[in-house]
Amino acid sequence: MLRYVTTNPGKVREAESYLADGSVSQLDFDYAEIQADELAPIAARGARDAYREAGEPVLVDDAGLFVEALDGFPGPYSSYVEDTLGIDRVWEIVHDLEDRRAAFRCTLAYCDGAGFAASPDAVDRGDRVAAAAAGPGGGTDDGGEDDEGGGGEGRAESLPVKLFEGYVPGRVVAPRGDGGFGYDPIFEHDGETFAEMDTERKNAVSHRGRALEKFAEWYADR
Ligand code: ITT
Ligand code: NA
Repeated sequence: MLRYVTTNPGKVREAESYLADGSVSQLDFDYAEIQADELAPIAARGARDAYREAGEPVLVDDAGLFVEALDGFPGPYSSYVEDTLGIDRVWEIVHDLEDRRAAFRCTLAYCDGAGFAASPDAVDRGDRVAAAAAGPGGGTDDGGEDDEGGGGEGRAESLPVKLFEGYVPGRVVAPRGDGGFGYDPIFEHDGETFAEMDTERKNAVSHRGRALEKFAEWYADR
């Protein structure tokens, strides 16, 4: 059984349509997110931690909204900003900008304790990610007994993680629609907000859909 590691059931609903019926279930595990300005090292570290916790194959999903004129803010801090400011105030901030372009990004990180054969389609940056997680940016994740912080040959470092990324461009607008979750009401793509789309339509264009598509293809014939 593949465990989709998230506290957010909305993500699991979207993932289900890419994977065989009954082959995935939510693991509601709130892994500690390291501080980093990219999603990949956060997801990779999360996948290693979740695999150690679950002992079965895990898929971690880290996503965020990146506003171009704000240099990518809130990006990897999207969850914190949703909880503190809320999406209405994000809209107020972006409303004052001339350029309201933004993108959603999603990084999926898969770990099952085994190594992976090279695949031309998937993003596989395990080494770089491990290095990044152990570098200066990784210093904030000070778990205590975790032997990952020293940089280099630690046991955790040798747990391979496979990464899959998805991206969708759009713009920030005044909130519209009741579907989806998170920032969906203020993110417009092709004239509709994600909250105005049903799951099938959102999946067809979304950051998560693109990443899941790559993952599902690799997972089916790994
Ligand atoms: P987990 O970390 O437990 O998976 P989360 O919702 O905090 O749950 P993220 O850290 O990946 O997940 O999400 C960052 C923020 O971006 C959070 O506020 C989400 O609601 C939001 N978000 C992620 N994917 C989204 C999507 O497809 N549509 C709208 N908002 C999204
Ligand atoms: Na998260």
